[in-house]
Amino acid sequence: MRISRRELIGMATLSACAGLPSPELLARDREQSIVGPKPHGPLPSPRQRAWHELEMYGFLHFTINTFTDREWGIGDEDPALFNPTDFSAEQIVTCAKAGGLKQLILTAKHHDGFCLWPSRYTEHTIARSPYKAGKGDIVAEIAAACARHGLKFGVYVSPWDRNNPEYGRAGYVRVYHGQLRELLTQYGKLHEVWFDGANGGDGYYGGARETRRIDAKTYYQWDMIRAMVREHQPDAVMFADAHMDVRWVGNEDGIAGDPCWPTMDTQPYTPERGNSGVRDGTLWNPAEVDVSIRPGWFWHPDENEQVRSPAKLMRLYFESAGRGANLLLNVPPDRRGQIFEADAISLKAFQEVLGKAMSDDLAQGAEVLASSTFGPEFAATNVLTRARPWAALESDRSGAWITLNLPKPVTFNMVRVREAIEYGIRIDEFALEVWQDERWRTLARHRCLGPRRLIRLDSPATTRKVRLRIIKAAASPVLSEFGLYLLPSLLEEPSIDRDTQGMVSLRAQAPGAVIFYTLDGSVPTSASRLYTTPFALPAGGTVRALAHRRQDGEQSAVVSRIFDVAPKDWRIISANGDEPDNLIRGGVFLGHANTPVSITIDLAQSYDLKGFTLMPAEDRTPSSTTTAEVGPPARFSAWVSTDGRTWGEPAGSGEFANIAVNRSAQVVHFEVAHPGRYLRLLLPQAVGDKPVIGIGRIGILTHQP
Ligand code: FUL
Repeated sequence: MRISRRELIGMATLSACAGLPSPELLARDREQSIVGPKPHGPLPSPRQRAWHELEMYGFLHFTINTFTDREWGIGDEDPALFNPTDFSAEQIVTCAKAGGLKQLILTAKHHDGFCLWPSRYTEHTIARSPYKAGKGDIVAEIAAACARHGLKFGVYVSPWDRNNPEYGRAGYVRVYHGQLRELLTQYGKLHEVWFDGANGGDGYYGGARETRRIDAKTYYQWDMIRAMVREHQPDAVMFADAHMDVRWVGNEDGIAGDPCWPTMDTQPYTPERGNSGVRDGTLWNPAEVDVSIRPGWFWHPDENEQVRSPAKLMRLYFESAGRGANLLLNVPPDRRGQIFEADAISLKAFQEVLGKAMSDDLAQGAEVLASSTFGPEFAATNVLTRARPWAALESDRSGAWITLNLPKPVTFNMVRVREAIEYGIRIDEFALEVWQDERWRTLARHRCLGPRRLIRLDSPATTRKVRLRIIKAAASPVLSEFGLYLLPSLLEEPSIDRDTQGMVSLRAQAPGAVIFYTLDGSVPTSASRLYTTPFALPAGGTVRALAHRRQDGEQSAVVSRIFDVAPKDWRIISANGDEPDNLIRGGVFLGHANTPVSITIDLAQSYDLKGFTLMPAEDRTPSSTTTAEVGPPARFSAWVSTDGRTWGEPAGSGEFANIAVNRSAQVVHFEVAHPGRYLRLLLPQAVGDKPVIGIGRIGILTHQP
C-alpha cells in the first residue's frame, strides 16, 4: 500500500534527509545584502529570490497514464501504449506562454517509472514506444521549446518507481541517481527539480507485484541528491514537502493559507504548517501551490468539460500567488500531445484579463509620503520606480505608514504590495486604507505582507489617497512595491448542485446575475431557459448553465455537470461504521477502527452498472476523531448482485490513486457493465495504515460512456 505524502511527512522530517541550509550559506546570503536596514530573520538564497519572481508557472503531467486514463500507473504498462498522435512541444509551450506561465515542469518520470527520455538505466522508456519509432525524447523537445520561447524549464522525477524490479533495494537508488544525473546534465539549464512525496507501496516491480516499503528519510540518500543537483544545476530550486528550497502548500486545491509565511521551522512537516508557514521559523522555505486546471493531474477525456474557467483561475491566482506563494498550474497534454483547446482558451482568457489590468499601474505619478525613510537611497517613491526599496527608519516599526497621494481620483479594485525579501519578513500585520469622506477607511487587514500580497476588493474604490499602515512589525518596513490596478470584471459561472432527492439548484456567484441553462446538452445562451427555482433530475442528465448580468450584458463561462442516478430511494443495507446514511447524504462516514469496511447498498431498482464514484470524506476532522487516525480507503473491491444474496466475482477491484491528497470524486469504471440492484464495496484499509477508514458520498455510473 502506498504511503502518501502526508504520512511520509508525519513519519519523518525531511530536514534530516534533505539537509538544511548551512550556517555558512545563511551568512553568505546576509553578506550579499546591500547596505541599509539590518536584515531580519532568515533570508532567501539567490536562487529562491529568482524563484519568487516567477510567480506563476506550469506543470505538464504527461506519460503513459494519458493513454490509459489513469492517475497512477501500476508500472506494468506496455511502453507501446505511449503514442501521441500529433505531439507538439511548440503548441504546448506557446499555449503556456499565452497563459502567462513563466516556466514549465514536465513529469519526466511519474510513479509508474516510464521515462519520457531514453534513459540508459531502464528499458521502460520512450525508446521502446512507437513515438518517433523509439527515437523520440519528450524531455528534449519541451526543454528546447521552452528555451526558444524564453520559458524556464524544470523536471518532475518521481522517487517512487512502480516498474523497477530493484525498487526498495540498493540497486534502485543507483538507478534513480543515474536517471537524475541524466536529466541534470543532458537538457540544458533547469530551474526546478520536483521530488514528489508519494513513496513506496503496491507496484509491478518487474513482475513481483507486491508491496514494497521504504524509509523515505534514508532510502534515497537525499544528501547525495542535493549535492548532485547543486553541482550540475546550481540555479535550480528543489521542491519537496518540506525543508528543501521550496515547500508543499499542503493541499492540491490551489489554496495557500492566509497568512502564508515563507518561513518554516525544523519541526516535522504537516500539511497545516505547510499551508500557513511558521512566522518565526528559522528557514526560508516558501510555499508552492500545485493545482490542476482540471480535476485530475493527467488528461482524461471525461474531464474535458471540467476545465477551470478564467474566473475560477483568477480566484486561484489570488488565493495562491496573491498570498505570497507561487502558483504551479497543471495543464496536461492530451493524447495528441497538445494542450486541449478548452484548457488553452481558458488559460489565455484568464491571462488576458490579468495582463490588461497589470499593464496599467494607477499608482504611477503619485506623490509618495511615508512616516520616515532610512535615507535618500531608500526614498518612499522607490515603491513606484522599483529599482530599490523604500525603507523606514529602523526605529519606525509598528505604526509606520506609506501613502500614495494621487494627482487625481483613481478607481481601483486590486492592490499589489511586496516586502523587499532580501531584508527578511518584517511585517506581521498591516491595513490598507483609503481617504474617503474626510477620514481613513480600512479596506483590508491581513497578517503577513511577505514576498507578494495581492488584495482584491469586492467592488472598486475611488480615492485620491491610499495608505498602507503597519499594525505590527518585528522590524521596520522595507517595501519594494505598492501598485494599484483595475481588474476588469470577470463574471463567475454559477454553481450547480443536486440534492439526494434529485432536485437541482443553480446559484449565481455574483449579486445581480441571472442564470440561463439547458438540459439537452446544448450550449446555453441568454435565450435559453431562465433559472427561477430548483428542478427535478432524479434519473440524471447534463446541466449546462451560465450567469448573465443584465446591467452590462456580461456573461460568464459555461459550466456543465453530468449527473447520474440520484440516491433518492436508495437504502444502506449494511455498513460497519458510524453514520452510514452519510454515504448517501454526504458528510463523513467513519468505519470501525482496524476493520475493513464493507458496504451494501440497495439501489431500489435494477441498473446496468458501469461503475461507481466515491468522494473522499469532505470533512476530515470530525470532532470524535483526529486526522491522524482517519484516512481515505487505499483500495476497493466491488460486486453487483441482482438479488442481494448472490454476488459472484467482483465487478472491479483496484486502488484509489492519489486519494490521500486529491479531494475530487474517485471515478471507477468496470470493464464491462453489470446488471443488478445491489452494490457492495469492500474497502480493506486506509492509506498510510491509519486505523479508521473515512469516506463521503457514493454514487453509481449507469450512463454512457
Ligand atoms: C502527487 C502525485 O501522486 C500526483 O500523481 C501528482 O503528480 C501530484 C503533483 O503529486 O502527490
